[in-house]
Amino acid sequence: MSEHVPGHDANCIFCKIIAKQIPSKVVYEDEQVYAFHDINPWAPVHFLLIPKVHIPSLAQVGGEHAALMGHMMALVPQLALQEGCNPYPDGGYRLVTNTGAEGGQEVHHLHFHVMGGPRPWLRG
Ligand code: D5M
Repeated sequence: MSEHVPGHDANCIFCKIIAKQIPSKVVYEDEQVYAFHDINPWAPVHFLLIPKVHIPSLAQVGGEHAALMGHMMALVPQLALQEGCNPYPDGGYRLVTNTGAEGGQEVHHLHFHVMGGPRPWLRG
């Protein structure tokens, strides 16, 4: 059963995940955001946190998104621990947002990669 979501882009794979048209392993969901396991993990813990509204990348984020961005940043430490990242400072995690072609972005729906767990796994 798919759900209609305001700001949905019918051609966007992450909008389809939010709408449950494509399956995903959910980490967290509320009215504004969705988080799910990355299909191609780089780390023992690797999930993506996305807004439900279709924002193509960080390049389109402006002041009107300040509350949403604050909500997402406040969720990162909570969800990282929930998903098994070890506590700061000996544990921790990496937060990555690829933006545009030169930033290595492949899916054009804003997403924050949260990666952690016992090393070695870190790239770069
Ligand atoms: O990374 C896009 C990320 O999205 C990449 O790490 C794979 C992930 N991805 C792509 N399709 C799926 C589905 N269907 N489920 C879960 N994860 C997915 P980027 O930052 O754009 O390079």
